[in-house]
Amino acid sequence: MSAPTAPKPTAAGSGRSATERFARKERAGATVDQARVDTLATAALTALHQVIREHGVTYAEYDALKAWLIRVGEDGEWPLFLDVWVEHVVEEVANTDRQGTKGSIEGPYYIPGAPEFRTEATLPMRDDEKGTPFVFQGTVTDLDGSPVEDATVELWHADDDGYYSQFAPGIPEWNLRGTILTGPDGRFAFSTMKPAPYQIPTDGSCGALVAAAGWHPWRPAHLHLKVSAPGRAPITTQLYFEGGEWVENDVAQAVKPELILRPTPAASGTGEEVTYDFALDPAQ
Ligand code: MBD
Ligand code: FE
Repeated sequence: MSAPTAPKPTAAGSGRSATERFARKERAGATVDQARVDTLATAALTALHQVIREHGVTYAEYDALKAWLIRVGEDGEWPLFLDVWVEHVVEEVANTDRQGTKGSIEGPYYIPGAPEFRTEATLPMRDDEKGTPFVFQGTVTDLDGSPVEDATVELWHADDDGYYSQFAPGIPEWNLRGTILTGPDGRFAFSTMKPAPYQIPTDGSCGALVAAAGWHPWRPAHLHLKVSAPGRAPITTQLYFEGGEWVENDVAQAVKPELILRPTPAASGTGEEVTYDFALDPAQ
């Protein structure tokens, strides 16, 4: 009998689950007005035609592209590809007029409906969860600094190996995912474990692109957040760690200077802590 082997996260275990998740969302069936489809599809194709002319793309290159595009669909990595290489510009355009906390991309690994807490939470985690204990706390306010009670702060992040629950095998369902409703003073405090940098799966089509182009496959360690409250514009963002590996060259180009945390040793004597306040714009 062969010894049991720990399940290894693979493209099939991350990319494919992201595709299945996305297909179940309502917005996956969203429709776009015919005039906009005409405008945007024409502009996108014209940009591609220009690349082909400018760089003298050959039939061998055209066929390599065709084969690769087919593979992206087969191994379920369209959400991963789009969120890594395209979403940051959509976010930039969506949030140009925002005054409060800066946004960043959602990425492929958000799941609604995580366990809910009031004011304070220890995120669901394994008894032997690896990593540096980390307290992430702060206040949700309006643009004028007044605290917002009953704001929803959703936090999800990778574990100390860089893997997300529900997208890599062998991790409990809601591991390192949780939601806090703020108290009357707008405060929230999460106890968790610091995440590790995230590496794009090397065994799928996105990894194949990275290798073929000689790029690197890394995102810096990051926290994902969604903060919302009645009457305010919800924000989706990410926070990073000062001096962390890949902060200066995130493959997904989703780092902004305003989103970098500077944790300090925890008052409790174990691990680290940091305070970060969110300011919400009024609803549009
Ligand atoms: C991630 O964890 C992520 O946040 C993004 C944007 C893309 C791929 C993996
Ligand atoms: Fe992420």
